[in-house]
Amino acid sequence: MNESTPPLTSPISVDAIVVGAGFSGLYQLLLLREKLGLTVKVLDTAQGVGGTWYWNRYPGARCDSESHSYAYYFSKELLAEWEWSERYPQQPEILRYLNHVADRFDLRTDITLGTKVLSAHYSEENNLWHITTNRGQIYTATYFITGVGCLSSANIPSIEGLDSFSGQWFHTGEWPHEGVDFTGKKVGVIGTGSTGIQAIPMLAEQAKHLTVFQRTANYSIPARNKPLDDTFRRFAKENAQYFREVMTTNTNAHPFRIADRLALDCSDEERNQIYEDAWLKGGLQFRATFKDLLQNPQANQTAADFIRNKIRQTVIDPVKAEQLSNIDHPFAAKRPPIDSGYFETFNASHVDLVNLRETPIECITPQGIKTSAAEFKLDMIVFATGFDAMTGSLLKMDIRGRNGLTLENAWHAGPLNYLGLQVPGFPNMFTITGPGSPSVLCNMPPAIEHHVEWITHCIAYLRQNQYNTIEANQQASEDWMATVNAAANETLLPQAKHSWYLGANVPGKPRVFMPYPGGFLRYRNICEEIVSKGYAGFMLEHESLGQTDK
Ligand code: NA7
Repeated sequence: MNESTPPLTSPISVDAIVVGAGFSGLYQLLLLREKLGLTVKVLDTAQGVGGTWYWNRYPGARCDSESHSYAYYFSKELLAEWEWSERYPQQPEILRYLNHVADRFDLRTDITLGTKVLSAHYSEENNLWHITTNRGQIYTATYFITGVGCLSSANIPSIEGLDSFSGQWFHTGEWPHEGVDFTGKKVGVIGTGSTGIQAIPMLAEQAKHLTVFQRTANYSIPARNKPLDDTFRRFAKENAQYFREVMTTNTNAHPFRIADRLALDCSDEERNQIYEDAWLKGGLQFRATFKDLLQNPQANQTAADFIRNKIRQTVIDPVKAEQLSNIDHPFAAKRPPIDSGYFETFNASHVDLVNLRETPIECITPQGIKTSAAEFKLDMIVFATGFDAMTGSLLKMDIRGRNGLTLENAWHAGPLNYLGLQVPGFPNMFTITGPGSPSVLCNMPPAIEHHVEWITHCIAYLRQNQYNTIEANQQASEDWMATVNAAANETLLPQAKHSWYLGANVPGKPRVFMPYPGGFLRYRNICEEIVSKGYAGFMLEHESLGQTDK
């Protein structure tokens, strides 16, 4: 059946359609069904639940959040019964966890897999969303909720000649389920973001020869992954409420607080010792050593210099060391990776580094990759080139709101939204961790839980008060975009010109800072205040009374 196959059956009517069966979709289904008694259908293209973790199966795929925090916290029983095995959860373990959640809460009956949403059109006539799928099914629903993930639309750069490549190529976000055997192969990898930095050491273990094509050098902190012992597991469970409190009341929804001190208030020795300790401890907590690292360029410079020195001390070949440490953006202005032996990998004699800033890729040939300096013969190419982040998966669906307004048109200058939850012109559509919310700047599960619970309360409120629609107000949305932008400008984040936070990794994408960088706590407070003011900035429509503009 192709994508334009006509409908085979009469429309199925439900209260809510949720797109995506990952962390967001599973919890949204549970709450709408169990708390509000709605009929819900979750649709997902994948053949299994798991969202991001269904697709990202590349070697080394692992979450950078620590296991005990990369989980749902809404159920004490679930928290008590699930055992994580390592400090950072590996992709197969997260997938097992999400499958366990689907089974434990009996969610599968309301999930239809292998089903891609092609379009979702709002009809003013009957105040319903009409959703079509690639399987020819039509659904109608009052609420259309997207839980499509922020990083799920693969960005495969259009490099001339890719079609002519005689070897195999893969994108890390669409990895073959049967795995890939790199043994004895000449492998090229393009991309040194979080994904490339995780995959490169693993690829180097197998490949006969590995060539890393680096466009932008990147900071990375050692993850110091390790198996979790029973003592820690027990501690995490016994203190679950404490961790929940920390995660929901800090900037980034991680289970640790940012130190309340300024980098330049310390002597050089003290500061270096703090960085050394954080380096040894490993992980994203390095970013939390001082509270001004993302605000003050001089403070940031101290962290950046420390990491650059570490890279130079680790990488033996001075040319490679220089290329890996010549980083053009402030530390953590791009998503800061954590690694297991990334820089050490470049000490292996079968691992080469190509600096694409000096010698850019010209084309892909049948034999490999040709840069302005040489042709590299390869059997396999791995694209660790990231995603059309935050908006890509939404724009891939043909979403139309009032008067046939397409999401593409609504977002021609950037993803106009209110709180990252709604888009003006699209009544009763909700975007879980959409652009404009803290999302990717946070540990995702708490951000998802917050959105799902907010949406559930909102729908409960609408139903209790006989409101037929809720829709973001245009002016409130424009003001929210200005708030997001102003919050970004208080930080060094916009200084990373090639960042996917800005949409800069996808040619033609509007350059707009997409996630809300004002912090998770501040964001939660704003959302709460808006609710306490009767959903200020949203328009709520009563069938009989007409529209109420808040
Ligand atoms: P990222 O962070 O977007 O990294 C992609 C990498 O691919 C980055 O090094 C890019 O270089 C590089 N890239 C992209 N396009 C090209 C082309 N055309 N030529 C050469 N190099 C290219 O994606 P990840 O998958 O690593 O991480 C995404 C998130 O997923 C991560 O933050 C986690 O939250 C999970 P650039 O920096 O643009 O010069």
